[in-house]
Amino acid sequence: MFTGPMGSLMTSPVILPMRIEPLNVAVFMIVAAALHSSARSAFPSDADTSPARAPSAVHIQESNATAPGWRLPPTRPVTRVNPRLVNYFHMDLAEGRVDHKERRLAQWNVVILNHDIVLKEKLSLTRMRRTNPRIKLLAWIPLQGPNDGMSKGVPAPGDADWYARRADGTYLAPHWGGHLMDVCIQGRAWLRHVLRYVRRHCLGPGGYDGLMLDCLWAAEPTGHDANSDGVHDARDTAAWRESMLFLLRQLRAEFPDAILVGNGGLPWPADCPYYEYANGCMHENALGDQFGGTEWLVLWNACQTALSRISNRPACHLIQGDIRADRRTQAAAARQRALTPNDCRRFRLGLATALLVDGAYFGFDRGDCLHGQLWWFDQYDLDLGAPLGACVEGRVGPGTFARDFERGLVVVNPTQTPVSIADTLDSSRGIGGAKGSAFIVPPRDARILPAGPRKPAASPRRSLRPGERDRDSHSIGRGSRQARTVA
Ligand SMILES: [Ca+2]
Repeated sequence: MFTGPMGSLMTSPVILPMRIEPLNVAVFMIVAAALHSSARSAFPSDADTSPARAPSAVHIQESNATAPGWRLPPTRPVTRVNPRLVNYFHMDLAEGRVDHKERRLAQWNVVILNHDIVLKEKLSLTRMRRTNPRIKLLAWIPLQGPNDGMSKGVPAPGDADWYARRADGTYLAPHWGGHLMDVCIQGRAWLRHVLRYVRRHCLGPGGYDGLMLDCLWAAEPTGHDANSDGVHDARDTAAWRESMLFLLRQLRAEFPDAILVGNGGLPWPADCPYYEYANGCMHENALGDQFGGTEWLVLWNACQTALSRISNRPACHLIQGDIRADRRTQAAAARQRALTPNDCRRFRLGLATALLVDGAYFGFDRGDCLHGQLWWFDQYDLDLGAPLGACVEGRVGPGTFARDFERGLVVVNPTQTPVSIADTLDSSRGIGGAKGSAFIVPPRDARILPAGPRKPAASPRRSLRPGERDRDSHSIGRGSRQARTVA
């Protein structure tokens, strides 16, 4: 993806390495319970209909030189609804040119597609829907650097162009090359051009379910004289936002049921007016270090804020994790062949956090300007079924968040202290067939514990008594118990 100067907007937390015993996985998540109840899934048809299945035998793969940590996705028909996954797929990279591409892409719940690639490779949206009838397909609309299909009709640089300038008249250039676009100039000519493209190629009959409007920043790029008055001040921010609101209002009026998602790099701030017309936004580089912060709380607060701001339509929040962390450059991310333990931790934390709330979707790839992978992970095969309620804070330890699903438990531990969870799930079978012990969620990490089919009434059995939590946590901290992961 493209993300522009708004890099200041945000960033996210990181996933730590966990101990992985053969065959089992636990993902911990921290969640804020309050949000979920109010946020509807953007895709209500995704709801909770998958058939019950036996617990999956899964392991979390630690990466090393011989085990990249990802593999190609399956091609089978999709019935899974949780975890809910998003694939930001707009780059045409060699690793993305695979067989059965439509069926593989269809494994994600939400797929963001570059229409140039769809045309070039003759990808069929219909075939994707055949593999995954509930899939939501969004066209990638780059507002700050047209793809091939959108570039036709854009004036060349000159006195009558649509490119963004500073107050001194010089052009603004993004880190991906070319020019930034001026969304105000000539009666919003560029945005009207975008609207024509969308009507003609994206949102007609048989087309996409909606749009992912890339670089829909909450404010103008640094230094941009958006209102062309020769100075750069707060009036430029107002002009920028009003133009973006023009685009959103127009789209919402013409396509009232379309899914409209924007990417500002970081999620839009709570006071951003775009929420009034959109279904939600993306948090790119979540838990990474490219756009702002690595702390889980940044991710969590942004997720809650974004979902709480959507009303009168289905809400969604796209948590897009990637390997831009630990000061890794884009060039290094492009050639990375295996996930590091910290990548794995950040992956687990992001995935589990998305499971804490209705409406959140998770994806993981190479990151900014490199989005175009079909990375599939063992955890994606966990078929957790429907949530049995909202996430609960503190149930498995102070500061932690847990959420029950029909076929598993999600635990997020954003604290600095390991937490231990007694293996009391489905006592008739144990988790992964093992009984009588506990597993540990390390600090700033998460686990997903698959389990057999369960009913809501079973969930209280999983809770530890407060005293037990504290004792377990402390004993774990002293290393007196071995972490055990379960499948
Ligand atoms: Ca100005």
